[in-house]
Amino acid sequence: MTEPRRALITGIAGQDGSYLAELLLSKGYEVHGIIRRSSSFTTGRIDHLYQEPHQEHSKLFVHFGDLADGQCLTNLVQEIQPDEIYNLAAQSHVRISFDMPLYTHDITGAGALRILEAARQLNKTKPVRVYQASSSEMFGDVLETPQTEATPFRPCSPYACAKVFAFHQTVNYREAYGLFACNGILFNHESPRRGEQFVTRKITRAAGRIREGLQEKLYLGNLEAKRDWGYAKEYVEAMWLMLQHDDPNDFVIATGETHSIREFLDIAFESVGLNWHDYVEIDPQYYRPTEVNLLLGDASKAKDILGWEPQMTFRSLAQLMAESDLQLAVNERLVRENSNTLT
Ligand code: NAP
Ligand code: F7E
Repeated sequence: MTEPRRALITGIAGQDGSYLAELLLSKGYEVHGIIRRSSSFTTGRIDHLYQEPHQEHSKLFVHFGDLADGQCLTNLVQEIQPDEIYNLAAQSHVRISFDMPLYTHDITGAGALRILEAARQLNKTKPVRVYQASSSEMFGDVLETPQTEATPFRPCSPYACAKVFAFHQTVNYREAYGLFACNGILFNHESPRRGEQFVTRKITRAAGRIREGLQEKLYLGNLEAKRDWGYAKEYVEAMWLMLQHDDPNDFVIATGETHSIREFLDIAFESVGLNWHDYVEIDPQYYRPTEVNLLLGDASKAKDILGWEPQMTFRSLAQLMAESDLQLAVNERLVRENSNTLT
């Protein structure tokens, strides 16, 4: 019997890491993930994977580690001997990167280089393929629309600058050392597992809680920005496809549509039977020193070479998230009511 393929995912407990782990387990991979130490549990998005093995021989293993600790990453890569490494870990919040520029540089930028270096060492004795989670934020103050793999970068935040650094290091490790390393330039992608500090999830979480009487107002920043929003579960398939192709390459992954925060608000609040104009207030603390006003991706290369295409529409995505968060809010209300009855 052949050994299962082995994957290592940094950031396995994040939105994308959890969907990617599910996908790889369903394909029979042995999946190893890195989580960092925290004073509370952070594995809520992957806990179900321990209980529901997708196939007889698939297995999930979680290791403590941190993108700040290069020695630990090298040790883990040597110990696990993965066939594929997906570097998804990052300080991934753009506005917070203005508060923590050096930390963001160290984790999101230099952290990727630490992974590449660990992979380069392994690649001397065993072939390994590396996926780097690059971002549409690298296009920043965009120099052309739509953005493709050929669009020059114009980063507008410490986060985007760190991702540009990681992008170029990935290309350089490919060219200098022959490492099979790919950049997925993913545009915004969302899901019911999206972190609650990102605008889509913040909106759907609030819509549900307001509907259930658990919250009164929603405070937001710039409502005019436009993003190309896709579905995270579909985007992790593109990551996997990149590492299955014969040649390493860089790919834009996007829907080819752009929508404003206002449009997302319309659908999310309408889905729970409310009008957002009655509840949303602007709080300048959510403005950014420099804003990315418009992102719109052209994923033709991924369609032509990988056969990847998005399926989920913008409206369906916003509705899916709003419905999921309404159910969460209903549960939260019921728990509160029960605890009031018991006390
Ligand atoms: P996410 O939900 O924020 O997940 C990031 C993960 O990285 C979390 O599990 C986090 O751990 C982990 N992490 C943070 N700092 C770490 C460190 N120092 N060492 C080890 N792990 C660390 O992000 P996502 O939305 O899944 O995105 C995945 C990747 O794609 C990120 O690199 C992001 O920058 C990039 N990206 C995302 C999008 C998007 O729209 N979602 C688009 C383009 C690119 P904790 O759980 O402990 O915080
Ligand atoms: O902001 C505006 C904000 O934080 C989207 C990350 O996954 O995608 C993500 O970065 C827009 C911005 O995502 C609030 O000013 C208004 O214009 O949801 P976001 P992002 O900055 O686009 C890229 C591709 C990544 O790579 C990143 O890792 O929404 N906005 N009011 C707000 N944003 C937030 N967070 N909170 C607000 O209250």
